[in-house]
Amino acid sequence: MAAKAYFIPASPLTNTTPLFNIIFLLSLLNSASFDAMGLFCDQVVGHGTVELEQYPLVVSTWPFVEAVRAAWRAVDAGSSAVDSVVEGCSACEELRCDGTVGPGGSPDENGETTIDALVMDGVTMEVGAVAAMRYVKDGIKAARLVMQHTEHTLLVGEKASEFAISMGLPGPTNLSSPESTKKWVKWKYSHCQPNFRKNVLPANSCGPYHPTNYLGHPEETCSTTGQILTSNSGLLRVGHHSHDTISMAVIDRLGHLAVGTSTNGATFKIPGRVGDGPIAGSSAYAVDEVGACCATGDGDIMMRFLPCYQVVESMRLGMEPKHAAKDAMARIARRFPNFVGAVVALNRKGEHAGACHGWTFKYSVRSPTMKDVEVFTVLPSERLFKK
Ligand code: SD4
Repeated sequence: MAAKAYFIPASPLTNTTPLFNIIFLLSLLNSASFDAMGLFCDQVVGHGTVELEQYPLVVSTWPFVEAVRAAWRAVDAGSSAVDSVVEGCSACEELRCDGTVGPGGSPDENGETTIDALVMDGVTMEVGAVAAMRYVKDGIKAARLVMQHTEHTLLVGEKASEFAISMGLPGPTNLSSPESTKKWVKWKYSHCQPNFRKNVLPANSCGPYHPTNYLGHPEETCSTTGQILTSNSGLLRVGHHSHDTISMAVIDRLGHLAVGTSTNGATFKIPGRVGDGPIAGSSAYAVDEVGACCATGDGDIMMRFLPCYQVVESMRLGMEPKHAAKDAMARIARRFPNFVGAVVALNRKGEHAGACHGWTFKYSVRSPTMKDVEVFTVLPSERLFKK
């Protein structure tokens, strides 16, 4: 694990007038008000052990209880937030949580399972991610390898697999399972419906597809002149009962934050599709001095809004987690009233809250005051209650 760089606010005392220096020194007494002006950072944790009652803490999307327990065991034993997130998400990959994380889940149009994953260190703001990764089952570990052994942020497709294998992960492995193959065969028999195509022909059967104005097939194009064929993917996007993503946040014993995400992405996606999972600020985001966020849902819509970046930045400006979470959902819902998604907001004090749109959402928490993982339910009306 690479040494962590602690962020120390830069002093503006050099090259400034005496008056400015006085203002700066006064500001140290009241740095919060200057935060709002963007001049100074929040207090930075990390120069010593912070043993607050709410640390360590693990939060995860959905009732992925075993994954949270795995992360908890690691962080409670003193592992860093990054390592604990990797432990937790790895457990979900091994367990193939909900059949949509790790190998053997959500086939694409070709029947292949691929993996999107991300890890982010809230101390250093380093991110490692893999997208549409083939043949390697350890998504979150591959993401950590990108973070720790490259200057890059995101590797994709077969090249991501080559990198992961070259750095020691097992592979190449066939990521399909009897379940994913069966699901895909059934979909093929249903004429590849529903799918994520729009404004293409043929509209109601399997491909090859071409745009409705494709000149190579004038008969078909003429027969649909003026007709806008829209997507039938609404039926498919995110199943109300399939929870396709683990997104996890951990605060470790030193009060440091990290987040991670792992998913197969959308079932029957077009090969090459990358969802919100490996996009920092969309499926997850962490900033040590503020807090963290985890997201799940319709990644094709959500990644346009970077809801987790929004949540963390809203908390930086003083919003409570519950308001920040709700606001991030509302911003998307205003433009896409039918979208399905959810976020969990977590501030650095360990306060957490969820918000969702279009479905009932659950998230899991383990804190020192809990005997075991507790699952919280969030209704689309934003009412929050324990199971
Ligand atoms: C994706 N966000 O790839 C994922 C799917 C998901 O709950 O989270 N579903 O779009």
